[in-house]
Amino acid sequence: MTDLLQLKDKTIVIMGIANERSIGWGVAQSLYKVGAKLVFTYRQERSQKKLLKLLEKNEFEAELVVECDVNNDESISNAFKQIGEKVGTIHGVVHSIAFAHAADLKGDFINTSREGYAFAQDTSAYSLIAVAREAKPYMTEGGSIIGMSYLGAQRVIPEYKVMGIAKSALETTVKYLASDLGPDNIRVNAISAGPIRTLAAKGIPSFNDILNEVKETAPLRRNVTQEDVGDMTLAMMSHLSRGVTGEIIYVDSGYNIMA
Ligand code: 0WD
Repeated sequence: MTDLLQLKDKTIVIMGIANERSIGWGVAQSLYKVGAKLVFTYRQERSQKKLLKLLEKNEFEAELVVECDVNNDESISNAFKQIGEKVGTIHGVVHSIAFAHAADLKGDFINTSREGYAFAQDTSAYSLIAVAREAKPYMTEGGSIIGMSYLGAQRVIPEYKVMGIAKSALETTVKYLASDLGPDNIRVNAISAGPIRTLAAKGIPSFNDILNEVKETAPLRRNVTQEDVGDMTLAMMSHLSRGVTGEIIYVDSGYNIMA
């Protein structure tokens, strides 16, 4: 199986693990099992401490753990320089990052502030472009880049507001990047995950109602887990998905197909 995947000893950068509930942590577990070499980026010292503890507790040996604030070009550039120097070649990048001001997730959408809109776009969508640009010089053997999206990009999920716009931009960014990087055999896709209770989800009001609706109405009649998303990310990083780029892949128990 591992040979089919062709991920053993491949270097994958995982960005955006806040704690053990993070989707990125589900991804790390899936990739570690098949022998990928993992590099982690964190934004805050607080996340770094949690990440290092998590790695220690699970006896994960990381290739490198490096700071990267995706709101800052210099930080992204420094992070990938450090990664490149350490590992030489990067085979995959998992962008599991999004952020919006809490104020822009409350109240009426029409009151979204100009600054809050720009900040959500910058952190959650533009950052994928900046990350791809800095990773590309080290992706000399081709590879796979994955972003994490949500159904609020395509449909009005009333609680999602400015983040829905950012996810729409992220999904379109995936397509333009796929077109740009395809000739270098770098694939770019997004996974549209169902709702999962994480730190980021805490900012979404009535998240419990969203979880309940999926459980009651999605074809699989259950919510998805970090592991579900982790395993699909593994598939999208692997040789098995070599013909797929520019796609948005739903890992949501089929919820998105329902009227
Ligand atoms: O229901 C959910 N949880 C879903 C999440 C459903 C569908 C999609 N997603 C997406 C999110 O929108 C995001 O893109 O999955 C991705 C990961 O989300 P998560 O696992 O739910 O989020 P969380 O565990 O809170 O981690 C998000 C992390 C931040 O944690 P800290 O504690 O450091 O704020 O995003 C990172 C950060 O690690 N992050 C940043 N990293 C670098 N630079 C930045 C930044 N500027 N902002 C946030």
